[in-house]
Amino acid sequence: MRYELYYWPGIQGRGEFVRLALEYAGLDYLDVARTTSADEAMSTVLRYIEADDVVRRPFAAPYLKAGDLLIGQTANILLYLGAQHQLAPTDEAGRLWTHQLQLTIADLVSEVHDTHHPIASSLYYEDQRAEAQRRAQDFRSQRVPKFLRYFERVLADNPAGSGWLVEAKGTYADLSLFQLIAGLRYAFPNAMAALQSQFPHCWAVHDRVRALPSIAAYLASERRVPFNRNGLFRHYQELDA
Ligand SMILES: N[C@@H](CCC(=O)N[C@@H](CS)C(=O)NCC(=O)O)C(=O)O
Repeated sequence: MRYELYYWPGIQGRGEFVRLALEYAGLDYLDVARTTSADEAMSTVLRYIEADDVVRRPFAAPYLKAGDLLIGQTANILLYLGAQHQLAPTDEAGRLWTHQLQLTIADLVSEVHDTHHPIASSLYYEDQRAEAQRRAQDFRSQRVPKFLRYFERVLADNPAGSGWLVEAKGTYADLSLFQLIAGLRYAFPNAMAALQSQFPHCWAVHDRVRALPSIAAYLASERRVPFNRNGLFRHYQELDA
């Protein structure tokens, strides 16, 4: 089956967590809006969000079409792919634990967004710069360290001692932790450089995922959209330490 991913074509955004899982598992997929013209991209992404004849419609992108299934919410898509393609444990406890980690990453992802859009997504960054600076200061000094402390402990406490988040094998949650750290390093290079030595296990996951053959090939390909100022992780000098 060829999966169809619906996501904004010019950014990594939340869609990137799904792209990484699809790429890691070597799955056949179409990044649908990237196959259309720029003019058609928006209507393509909104196709199943707005069409009249959809019963279980997603609220927002990313969403995945898997045959007759239409799956929204990043963590939910990964829950599905994890079960279908051995990207997570198959037993209930392991499956839920991996999902829990992914939901925790999603929480931080929302906070990343709010550093550059603390007031409203519908406003330009330039219209909320002062609030963004206050928000980013707290994000860098409190929130990022708190989340990274958590993931560092999870990695250190994994009874398998594998260096992965869950049991003995890499899962989609490790791919997502890689993306989270890569994005934070792009957006907040100074703050992240200052934190690196405190979180060796997290950085090791980042480096290990980056070196996985299928991920390394993807990152070097044109399929990997570069980080940019339209996406989730944005670099503004004044928001970094
Ligand atoms: N919780 C959802 C959030 C999805 C989401 O916010 N998608 C963004 C793009 S990354 C969007 O299109 N949002 C439209 C909106 O919130 O109105 C997920 O993790 O997939």
